[in-house]
Amino acid sequence: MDRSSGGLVAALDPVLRRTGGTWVGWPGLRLQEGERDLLPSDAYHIEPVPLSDREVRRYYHGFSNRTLWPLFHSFPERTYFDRRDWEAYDEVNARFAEVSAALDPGDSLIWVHDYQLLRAALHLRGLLPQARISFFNHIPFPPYDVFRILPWSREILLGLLSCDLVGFHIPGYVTNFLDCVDRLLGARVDRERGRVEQGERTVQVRAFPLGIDFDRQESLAAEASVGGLRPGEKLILGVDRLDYTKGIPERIRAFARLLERYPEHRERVVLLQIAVPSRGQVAEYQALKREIDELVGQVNGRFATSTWSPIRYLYRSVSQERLAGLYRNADIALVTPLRDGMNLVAKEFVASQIEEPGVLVLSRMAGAAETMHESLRVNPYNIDSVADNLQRALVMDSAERADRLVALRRRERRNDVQRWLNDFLDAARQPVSPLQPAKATDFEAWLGPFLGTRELALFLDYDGTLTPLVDHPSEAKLSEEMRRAVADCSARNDTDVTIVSGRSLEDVRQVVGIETITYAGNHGLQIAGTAVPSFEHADVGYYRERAQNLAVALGTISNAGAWVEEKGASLTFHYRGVEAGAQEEAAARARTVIADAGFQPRDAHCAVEARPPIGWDKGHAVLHVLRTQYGPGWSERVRVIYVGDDETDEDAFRALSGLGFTFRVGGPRQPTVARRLLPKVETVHALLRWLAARSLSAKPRLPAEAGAGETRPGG
Ligand code: ADQ
Repeated sequence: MDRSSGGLVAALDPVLRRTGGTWVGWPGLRLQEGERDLLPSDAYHIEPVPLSDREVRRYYHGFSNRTLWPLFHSFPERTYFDRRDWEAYDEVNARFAEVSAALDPGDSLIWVHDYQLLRAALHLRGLLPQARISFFNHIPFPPYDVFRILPWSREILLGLLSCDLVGFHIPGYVTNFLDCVDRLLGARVDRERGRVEQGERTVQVRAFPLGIDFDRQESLAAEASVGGLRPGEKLILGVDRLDYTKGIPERIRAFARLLERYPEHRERVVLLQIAVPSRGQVAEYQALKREIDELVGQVNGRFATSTWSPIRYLYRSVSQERLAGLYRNADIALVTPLRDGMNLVAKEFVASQIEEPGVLVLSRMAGAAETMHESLRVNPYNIDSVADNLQRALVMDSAERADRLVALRRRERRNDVQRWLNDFLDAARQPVSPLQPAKATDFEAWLGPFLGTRELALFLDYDGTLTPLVDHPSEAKLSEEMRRAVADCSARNDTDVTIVSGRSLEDVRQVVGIETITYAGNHGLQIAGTAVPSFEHADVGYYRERAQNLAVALGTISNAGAWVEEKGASLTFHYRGVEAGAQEEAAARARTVIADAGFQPRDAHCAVEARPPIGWDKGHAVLHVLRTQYGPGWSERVRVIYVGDDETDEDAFRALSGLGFTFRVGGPRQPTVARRLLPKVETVHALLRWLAARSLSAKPRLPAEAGAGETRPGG
């Protein structure tokens, strides 16, 4: 089988040959029955994941190569979005996860590679919650402003954050990724140490610049036969997959500009451009091929003489041996991608330069330019400047060429692929230490400017927000510290607190037990408190009776461990106590029974809520409290903060989007519309302590009451 000409295979094949292991991958060809043995599996095991024609079209040519590839290389105008491609992508990622999980003896390190598998870790995490999962991205990670264009941007981030370690080529991509996590997911990020708080887990994010197998490349070059150039002719070499990211047309134009500006090079210099066919099924690549064909024709037509053509263009793959010979022979490697994750051609050229030193002209837009300082670094879009740098390289004296090359070679020899592998695997095996818990400076950064000197309406969910989730609601006890923190917030004269819960009104009032605050029970169907008139939704009476019948019907679901919590007009079917294997079935049956009874089923943590279909939820309840408590101009008067942890809180997050600051407690299992994440109940406590103690508003309503601490006005 031909070796694939991608950088990923180039990087990993020699490594796996040394370490052994299993490579799970799509073989990139359609296997006939019994053909599995044809795969090269001498040094390591290959586990093929076959793809159907539809999957190749949607997952590979579609989402991978027409969506992620252009977007991650910051070409939004070339990016296509199709929901069916996305669905196929996620399905194939799930399949890779299943195949890998089935191979896992329990202690393996699972290392996922590249942009075709950004969601695999999420599915793996579901199958192997304790596994050590790492990821390395071989292409750039785009800046926030580009990445957020993707309709599934959050899902992609969630996929990567299911890993323990996420690696990129250069620090710039790490920064971009952390920006996106911070701004799109609201997860807490430690930029200095490259870590992301992911609920109870922490993800390490680091740069690992990929190197090549330097010694092997050098030996290949030493053994290569040389020839093909006329005496005195200088060779400028371009080697790429045929891809619009590689800047081949721009390069040809720059070369033509060189011949225009510096005619002394005519008949003395040749540009040999080798382009490996790539992704020929994608329309953009076909158009690019035509463009290059035409350009080569034009330039050759313009400058060629009877004995010389300036450009030799090979549209095919070239063996590694032959390539090494060309690298060795070349006077200049012209490596000018418009954007490139790393670029290994630049490194292979340097390793192959074992005779008369040549010059590397390298695009600043390649990851490789971050470290290959001694190259002549160029902006590939600036045709004049590339031509001038080519000129500089062509006339550079041999001492300077040697100085530059020696430094480049020394670095690449030291930072070779083996070192990259060791660094990565060392990091993958290290436990990741958690971030410092969120503290005053974090809360100040998020909320300080938002709160300003306004009054605050603080809404808090109860279960999972003020108390950790437990098997039975009756076991969810509010800690004394948490009760004190809530009470201290409400004791401030510029802060009103409302607890918004799925529990019944009486229940939540009793478990929280603070007299001076407002309670919204039953997802807001009933509201009572000192600051607002008591409220009960008009349809509650009607549904109360029907809920009792529903409770009886749900009681017949004969799963040991399931039970029904009756809450008046609504109820909750809890299945946390059901044996793990039977939970999904119990939940599915409950959803059906609830829907048949004319209620709305809604998933919660190991529970299905049955809510009356009256279009009233926590979001409506919060807006009702705000309007009745502060009047129609409430948004002028108060700032709103809402903290919740489950799906029913999403209604409130949605209602408050743009109107308030919302926090979801927990790691981002599912994308949330909340502004920020708080990893656990302890962080909610820290937030409440900060809110209780923050400096007071400029216009206090009342004299301070006890409990507000040292920040009371005049206190
Ligand atoms: P690629 O986009 O494929 O890789 P690159 O890093 O240049 O780009 O690697 C190409 C590999 O293919 C090299 O080993 C090269 O020798 C080989 N190759 C290129 N053109 C060839 C030709 N005409 N004939 C034969 N072989 C050829 C992706 C990212 C890069 C990143 C790598 C590794 O796009 O930015 O450097 O992965 O992470």
